[in-house]
Amino acid sequence: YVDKYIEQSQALGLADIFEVPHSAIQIGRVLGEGAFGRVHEATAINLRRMRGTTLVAVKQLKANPSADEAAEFLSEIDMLKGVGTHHNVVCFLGCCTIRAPYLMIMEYVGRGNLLNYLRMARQELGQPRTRNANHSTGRQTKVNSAGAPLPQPQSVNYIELKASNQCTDFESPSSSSSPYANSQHATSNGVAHRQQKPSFAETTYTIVEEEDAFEYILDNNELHNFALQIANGMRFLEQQEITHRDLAARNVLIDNNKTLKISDFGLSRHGIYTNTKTRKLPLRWLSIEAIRDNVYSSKSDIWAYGVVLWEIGTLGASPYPTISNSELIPFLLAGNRLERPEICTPQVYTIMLQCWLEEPEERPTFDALYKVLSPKTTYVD
Ligand code: ACK
Repeated sequence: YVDKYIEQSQALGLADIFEVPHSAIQIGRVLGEGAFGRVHEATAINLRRMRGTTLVAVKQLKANPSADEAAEFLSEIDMLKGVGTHHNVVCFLGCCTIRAPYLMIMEYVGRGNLLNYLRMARQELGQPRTRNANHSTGRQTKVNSAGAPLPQPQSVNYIELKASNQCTDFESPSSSSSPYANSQHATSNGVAHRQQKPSFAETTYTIVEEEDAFEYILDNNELHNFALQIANGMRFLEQQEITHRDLAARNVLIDNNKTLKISDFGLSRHGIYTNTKTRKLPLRWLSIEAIRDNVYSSKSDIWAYGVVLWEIGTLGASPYPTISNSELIPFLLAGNRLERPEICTPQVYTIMLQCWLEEPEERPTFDALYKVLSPKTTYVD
């Protein structure tokens, strides 16, 4: 009945153009799980501007969500309705928000998240190549004995931060949470001037996926291109004064053509935003002013972008593995920053350090970073 109502209201121009009847969605396998619920592969019939059947990804809000979870889910949908389309931002295709289960319908991005991609490539580099089913799909989904996907260990990335600026979780992150024991060291802050076009990696690695010819090429071009594409997607958001607030390699998706797409807009807000609620936030990707003063802007996204560059450069390490949550702010205020990843050139590390400048206004814009990283553009200081 509700589905018919939506169809008729849309035909009369009365219902939200993004609203899709549940009957148009055929849910398939689970792709992954988050705090909000699950993401499924699905097919959708006759989406807005897409006649016929389309392969999509569907984020489903879990049953009995808390008021905050439901609000965050609906706020992500609202944000995406206004974002517009860009090839480096995951495309929002529709939603079911009139009755449960609430669904968010997005373009299907075939290779999963960038963090897994980097870690998988790194694992492959360190070990002799072995064949198994996961390699052929490029997606790594851990399953339990019943075949259901295990929740990803996301929780350690999101720490409850009170509006009074105190971390409620003072646990030291276990060093085993980082797959790379020597991946992080403190260094003191200092920004050198860029002399030449920044180049990401000094080493070239290539792994060929024999089953479906998907290549893991972790050479300078590929890593540099990842950095550029993320800057491009974020530049698009910056132009619209959207603050993402959760930029991290785990929230960037990669498709079969190695196109990266910014996703997960659950925490996104318009303009400069002051957080007034106690909520779980990605502490280790947050800027000083975001942790200390609860203030978020494109400049705090720039800080997170610096951490993403570091994640790319370390092929998926976890930031600050030896620093506890409560130690992080004193550590950063003392001028310490993540150390240059081994494979990164000093030029790219200079960009990271600029992203991590204490004064938000001194950090670059995404537009400027895109130009610095763009191979065809000469950047004038
Ligand atoms: O690495 P993944 O397979 O990529 O695991 C996570 C999981 O859902 C939980 O976020 C996957 N995912 C999220 N959005 C999409 C999408 N639009 N297309 C394909 N997979 C997605 C993500």
